[in-house]
Amino acid sequence: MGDMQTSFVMVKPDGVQRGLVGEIISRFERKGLRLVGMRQLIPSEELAATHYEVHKERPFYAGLIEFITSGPVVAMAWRGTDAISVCRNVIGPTDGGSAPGGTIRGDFALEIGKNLVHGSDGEETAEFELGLWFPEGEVDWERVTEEWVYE
Ligand code: IDP
Ligand code: MG
Repeated sequence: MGDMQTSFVMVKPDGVQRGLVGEIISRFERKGLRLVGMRQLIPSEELAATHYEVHKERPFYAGLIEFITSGPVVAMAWRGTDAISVCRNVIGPTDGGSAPGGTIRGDFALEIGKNLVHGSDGEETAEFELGLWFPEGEVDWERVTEEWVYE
């Protein structure tokens, strides 16, 4: 069994506009992860720039910031064993057009930019992103069905 981790996941503005928030939340919930943080907001330029700092030299950066600040997003924290890689697997590869079916991007996205959802790519990134989007911390809670999820 791997480590207990928390991942930062965000439904991007295209997911909110397309009415896929419930569907996307369901994917993580059904997988067995535990929702320990959630808020809806329209990200400021500053927040978006800090979040996507690693991409600031990339050609798609300006468009990405414009997209992420264009409307409400739903920021979430999902907790579970190996939550970071599990969330990335639930989300699928970056390009929705070639992402496999069964993943969120594979089932609902066609593009590389408008790909519906973000997920942390490693432990350090997750810590940084959770601190950025949930400055007051997450809301941990004890789940009574835990023994039906984990061995
Ligand atoms: P990831 O979200 O799968 O981790 P990254 O390479 O970290 O993908 O890129 C961050 C986000 O930037 C992507 O999810 C996507 O929205 C956007 N993006 C990445 N590559 C491109 C591109 O080539 N064109 C337009 N947008 C892109
Ligand atoms: Mg990434």
